Amino acid sequence: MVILPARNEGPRVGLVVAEVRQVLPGVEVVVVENGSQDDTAEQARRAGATVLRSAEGYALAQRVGFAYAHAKRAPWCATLDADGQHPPAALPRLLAALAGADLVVGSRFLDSPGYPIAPHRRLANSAFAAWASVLVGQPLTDVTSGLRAMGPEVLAAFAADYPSDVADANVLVRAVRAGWRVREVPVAMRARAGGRSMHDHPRSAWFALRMLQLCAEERFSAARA
Ligand SMILES: Nc1nc2c(ncn2[C@@H]2O[C@H](COP(=O)(O)OP(=O)(O)OP(=O)(O)O)[C@@H](O)[C@H]2O)c(=O)[nH]1
Ligand SMILES: [Mg+2]
Repeated sequence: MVILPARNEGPRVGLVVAEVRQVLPGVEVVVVENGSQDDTAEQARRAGATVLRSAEGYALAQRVGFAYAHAKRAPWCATLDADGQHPPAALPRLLAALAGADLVVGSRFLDSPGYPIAPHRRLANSAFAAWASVLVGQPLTDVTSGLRAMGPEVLAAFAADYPSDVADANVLVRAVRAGWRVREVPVAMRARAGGRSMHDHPRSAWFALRMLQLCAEERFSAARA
């Protein structure tokens, strides 16, 4: 199952859903929408997606998607952005990598340094990746990528317990800590195809600090059952 969190992606989401359905025929595509002031839900539905609603926030949208996928006994689950940033054509490579991993991350920075990104965001991403790598003792290059694929064990765990405010690098730290094999595969990505980034907001500074804190908490907290 493929899950796309979406808010105000009306002009883009239909194309992304259609591309995913073309690349993975027969796979259910789920758009988890909330708070849009445009026709995101309608466009997603028209392109053939199942549309679910969530409370506000990227992490909560993912959580709703994981619960749905797990309830439907999906054998795997992938997430990607609805803004056109993540090429659906990369999904088969991520799914193939699940043969040797429990959680696969599409990385913008592994062998593909050409990703267009503002210098301050590149710096922030490098800092998050360095921090998470040190904490888990494994090199990670793109810990904020929303392009991920997971097998049934990780899906079950995320459906049962997933962060509610910030879910990025901290999720990868949790995964490595839980003993899951986390692997990155290089994916050439585009900048979002229009609209507004969720990081285009004063809350981003809080988000960054909170993520660093949550990474440490995931690393040093008592192990989860
Ligand atoms: N359902 C839901 N989706 C959201 C929310 N906030 C963001 N999204 C979606 O989550 C995905 C990731 O958000 P983006 O703003 O693209 O974040 P990003 O990819 O880290 O930032 P950019 O690189 O600037 O695109 C997009 O598909 C958004 O539409 C939300 O509150 N609810
Ligand atoms: Mg995006």
